Amino acid sequence: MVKLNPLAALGFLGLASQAAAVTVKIMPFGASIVGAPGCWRAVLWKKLQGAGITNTDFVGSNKAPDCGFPYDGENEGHAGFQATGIVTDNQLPGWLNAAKPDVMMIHLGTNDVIQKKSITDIMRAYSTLVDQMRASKPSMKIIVSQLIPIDPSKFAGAQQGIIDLNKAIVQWAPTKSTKESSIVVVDNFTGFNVTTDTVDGEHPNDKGNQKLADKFYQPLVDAIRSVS
Ligand SMILES: *[C@@H]1O[C@H](CO)[C@@H](O)[C@H](O)[C@H]1NC(C)=O
Ligand SMILES: CC(=O)N[C@H]1CO[C@H](CO)[C@@H](O)[C@@H]1O
Repeated sequence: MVKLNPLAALGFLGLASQAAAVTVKIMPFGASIVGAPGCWRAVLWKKLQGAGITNTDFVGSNKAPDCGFPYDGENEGHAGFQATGIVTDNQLPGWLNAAKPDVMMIHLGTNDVIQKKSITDIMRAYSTLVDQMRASKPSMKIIVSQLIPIDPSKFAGAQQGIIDLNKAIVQWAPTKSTKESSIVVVDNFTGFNVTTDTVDGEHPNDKGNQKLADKFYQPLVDAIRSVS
């Protein structure tokens, strides 16, 4: 939730049609690239507002980190968390139950790769997480991002692990996607430069945040429209 007067935000866009739109709950899900601070979400939110897409509620147990302007920033981006660990600790069902999202927006697995989990184990965790999302809402719309690159000089071997995982995500998604609960893959690797787009070889800077927001934007708009 963000403290904005919805009527003021609507402006002249057409009160009747906009007022009828369902509020779509979106859960950003992942680790520190999503949550700490994950200001690409703030840029993305602003972009939605600019397009008059205001029937959204970003949800999750994390409050909005400061990104320099007010925005709707609740999320489930937990620094250091792994897909495999979230499954082992059975954390997602509780988060889903508390927030009841309609759309999942995911960037998850960088820490699994850094901790040298196998691609097989990571993809098995992805499948379990998707099953849990569908148990919460059978028609869950799922947006999965390929992972942004990582500085090879910072984490030995991680760059190749990210590339392998990104390939596996592209192969896995169509096998798990259904008509009712689509899985859309966002390519956040191509065009992302660890030198110029991150603060530390891993987490996006302002330029990187803009790139992530731009890549997530259209798939998210499509998901919002398919729900509302
Ligand atoms: C990233 O940017 C740096 C600095 O501009 C450049 O030297 C490097 O080639 C770029 N890397 C890629 C993969 O484009
Ligand atoms: C390095 C990497 O994973 N690149 C992939 C980015 O996504 C596109 C399409 O989604 C793939 O074709 C690339 O291989």
